[in-house]
This record gives sequence, structure tokens and C-alpha cells, in this order.
Amino acid sequence: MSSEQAAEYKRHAAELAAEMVEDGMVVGLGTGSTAAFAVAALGRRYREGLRFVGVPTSLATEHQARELGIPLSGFGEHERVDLTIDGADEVQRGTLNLIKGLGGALLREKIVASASDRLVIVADESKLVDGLGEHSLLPVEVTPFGWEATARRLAEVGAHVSPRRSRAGDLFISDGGNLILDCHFEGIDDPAATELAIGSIVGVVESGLFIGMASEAVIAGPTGVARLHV
Ligand code: ABF
Repeated sequence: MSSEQAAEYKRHAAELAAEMVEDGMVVGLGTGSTAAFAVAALGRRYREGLRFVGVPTSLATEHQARELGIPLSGFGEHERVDLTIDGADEVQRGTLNLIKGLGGALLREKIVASASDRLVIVADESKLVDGLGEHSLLPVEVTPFGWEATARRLAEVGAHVSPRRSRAGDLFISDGGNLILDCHFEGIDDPAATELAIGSIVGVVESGLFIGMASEAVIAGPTGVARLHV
């Protein structure tokens, strides 16, 4: 699939998901190139009179939403989010378990997802996999202090670990001020057990495994757009 085709599929999926937003909703605004199409579509809907507030999952999305005039809110004002539209790096067929966070925003994405009544994932069909970890690295957000020790503990649970770096070669700093360790696993056979094992390591803030969180995925490809449910 060419990058132009992939962008077109992402846009199709994102625009369909943006139609799910209704008047008065609190809407989680995802991060990444696919979610950005959804935010753009929501900006258009807002200009046409739809009224909702957005909870952005990254500084980049906050910036995009502000430029589009979408009113923003947060957890001081709202306990729950009605609907979040976000992208993913891998979507497992059947379970809709996910790997997210290659874009570097997994912590905020996971906080918003966990407070959402519905998490709708938007993606092109290259993201659909039978088993998580087939193609994607698993990002794990860790505290800067002691990250080398945390990386060793991750290696003990089977990961080949690389600290993410910026283009300049410095350690990448997330929106939350943490580091990201990109973990390669030889497939993730039991995502829930892996999530638990990683989450129990001191120094880990969150992993990019989103288990049982997505309620629906809108996946676009050459044969059209499919809506997948758990
Ligand atoms: C976010 O953006 C992340 O969780 C995921 O890492 C990434 C997907 O990006 P894209 O839509 O650009 O492929 O949703």
C-alpha cells in the first residue's frame, strides 16, 4: 500500500468515526496521523454547529484542536469521557486488544481511554494483526530516574529493549516528562499476562498494551470501511 493510499484509508476510517459524535458529548481526541483526520472532521462539524468538548491526548492534538476552534476540557470538569477516537499501531482481530504509543503519547492516551465509555479505534487495514507484537515494537513509558535498571527488568520478562531517541540522538522525552523504552518481543502470546508483568516493574509508568479497552475499530482498506466490534 502506498503512503497516499494509506492516508486515504486513514481519512475514510477517521471521518466515519467522527460521525459518531453527538451534541453535548465529551470527546477524547486521539493522537497520530489517523486521529488527526478525525480531529479535522470534528473541527468541521463544530463549525457547522455540533456542540461538544474535546479532551486531547497530547500536546500536538491540543494544538490542532485549538487551531480548529474546538473547545477543550479535562478531568477537573468531567469524570467520564463519552467517546474517544484514537489510532493504534496494532489491532488484534477478534479481541481488539491494541498496541499503542509509537507516537509517544501512550500515557495520556491510556488515561483518556480508561475514562471513556467508548473507545473507537481508527486505522488502515495494515494495522490489523492476528497476534500482537507481530510487526510493532511495544512502547513502555518509564521514569527517567533509574531507566537503565527498569530496562534490565524488562529484558528479564523477554523484551529486547531500546531507549527511544530524538533525531538529534538525545533520549526522547514524552509529554509527561518520561522516557520511552521500545520493546521487541518474539510475539506476545498472552497480552494480559505481559501487561501485568510489565506493569509490576518499578519504574514503569505505563505500557502500550491496551487490553479490553477498545469497544469498536473502524478499519479502512481497498474493499471499503469495516466496523469491528469485540
Ligand atoms: C497514536 O498514534 C498512537 O497510539 C499510535 O502510536 C499512533 C498511530 O499513528 P498513526 O495513526 O499515525 O498510524 O494513536
